[in-house]
Amino acid sequence: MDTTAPTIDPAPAAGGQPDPIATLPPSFRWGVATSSYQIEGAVAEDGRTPSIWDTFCRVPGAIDNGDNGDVACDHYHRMPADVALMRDLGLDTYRFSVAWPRVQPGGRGPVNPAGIGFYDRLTDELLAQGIDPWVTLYHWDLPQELEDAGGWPERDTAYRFADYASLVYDKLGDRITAWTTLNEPWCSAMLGYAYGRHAPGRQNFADAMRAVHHLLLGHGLATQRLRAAATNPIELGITLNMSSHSPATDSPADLDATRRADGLGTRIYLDPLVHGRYPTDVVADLAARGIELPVQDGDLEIISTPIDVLGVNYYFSTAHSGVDEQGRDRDEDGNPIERVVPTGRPQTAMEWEIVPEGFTKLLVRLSRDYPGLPMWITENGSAFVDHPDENGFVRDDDRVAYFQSHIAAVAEARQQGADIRGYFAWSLLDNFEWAYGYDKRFGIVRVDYDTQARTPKQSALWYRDTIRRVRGGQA
Ligand code: GCO
Repeated sequence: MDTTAPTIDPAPAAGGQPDPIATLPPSFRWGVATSSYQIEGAVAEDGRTPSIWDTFCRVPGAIDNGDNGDVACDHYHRMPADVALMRDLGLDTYRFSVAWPRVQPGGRGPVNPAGIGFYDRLTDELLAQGIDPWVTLYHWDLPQELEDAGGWPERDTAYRFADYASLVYDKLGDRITAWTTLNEPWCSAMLGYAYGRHAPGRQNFADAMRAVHHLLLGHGLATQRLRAAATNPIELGITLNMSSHSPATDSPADLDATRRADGLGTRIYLDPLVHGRYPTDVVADLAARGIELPVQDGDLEIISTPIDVLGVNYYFSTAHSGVDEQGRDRDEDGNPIERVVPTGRPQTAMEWEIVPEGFTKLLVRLSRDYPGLPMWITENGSAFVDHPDENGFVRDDDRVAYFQSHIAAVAEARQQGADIRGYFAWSLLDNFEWAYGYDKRFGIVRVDYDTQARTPKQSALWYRDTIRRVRGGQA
C-alpha cells in the first residue's frame, strides 16, 4: 500500500447533516469481496478442469472484447501480495469463492489435493494477517461436465453440489467459520438459463425455473451436510442479489409488474429459504405460463434448513412498468410486460441507477419480512470510468461518493432496526466483469492488466480511513 498517497477524509455528509456512518458501532465488520473466476486465472493449472465460464467465453460474441478469465488478475500466483493489500487496508474479513472445478475436477469424485491446496494456503495467509476468511462455495463456475449432464435444471446437480461442499469443508472447516453456499442464484438461473447473458448461455425460462429450485435444493443439502459435519463454530448462509422495486406509475399494470419483479427477484428465493414455501402469487404466475416448479416431497424442508446469516448484494434499485413503449401489456408470447423504466437518476458505468435510498428501503423491508436473520452486505460497489495518472493512481471521487452514500444507507437501515453485522466492498481488485469482460472496473485497487501491477485508488484510501474512524469511534 502506498502510504505516501493522500489520506482522504470521508466526505462530509450532504448539507452539513450528521454523517450516518458515524452511527456504525466499532464492532461493525469490514471486508472486501472477490470471486474465483473473476480474479484467479490459472484456469488449467494444478488439475483445474473447465467450468461453464471457460466454455462460455469461447462463444463468439458472448463476452465483450472476446475477454476471458484465463489470466484475469493472476491472483492464483499473486495471492500473498493481494492479502497484504487487504492487511494494509485494515480489513477484518475477506469474502472469496472456491472454484469447484479446481477442487473437484469434473464435478465428481475425490478432492484434487493441488486444487484445494490453493485455498488451504489462502486461508492460512489470511489468518496469519489477522483477516477472517468468508467462503462462498459457488460463485458460478460450475464444472462443465455437470452442465453437460443437465446443469442446474437437472436435480442431480444439487446432490453433486452437496458432495463438493463437504469436500471443501473437510479441508478448511477447522479454520473457517463463515460459509455461504451460493452467490446470487438469481444470476445463475436467470442470466444463465433464461436470458443467455451468462454461462451456460441457455435461453429457456422453464429450465431457469428448474434451476431456481435445484440451486435452492443444493443450498439446503449443503447446509445440512456442513451443519452435521461441523465440529467447530460455523455460521451458514446464502448470498442473494436484491433491489427495491417501485412502480413507474400507480396504474394497475405497473403495480402488477412491480409485484412480479419482486416475486421473481426476491420472494421466490427468500420465502422457501426462510418460510419453507414458494410465494403463492409467483406459483400462480408460473402456472399461467404452464410451468410448475419441480418440487418433490421433503424438498422445502431441506431448502428451509435454518441458516445463520443472509448475505445481501445490492447495486441499484429499479422502477417498473407493465406496458411497453406502445402501451401494450402483453409481449409476443402473450406474457405480461415487465419493463424497467429509467427514472433520470445518475448512473454508474454499468448504466445502473444510483439509489442509496433504495438500499435502506430494501434492508428495512428484509428485516421486517424475514425477521431474526442477521444480515451482512456481501457486495456493494460501483463501476466508473477510471483515469489513472502516470503512476497508475486513480482519484475516483465518483466511487468514493457511491461508497459513502451506500454505507450511510446501511447505517440508516441499522438505525431503523435492521440487524446488519458487516459490509464487504465489491471489489478488492478490478476484475473480469462477466459478459462485460475487463472494461468495467469495480475495484478499489486498480489492476494494470498488461503488467498485473496493483495500485490502490482513492476509494481504497477512503475505505481504509473510514474503517479506522468507525473502529476507533471517531467517524
Ligand atoms: C454479481 C456478482 C459479482 C459482480 C458484481 C458486479 O453480483 O453480479 O456477485 O461477481 O462482478 O456484482 O456486477
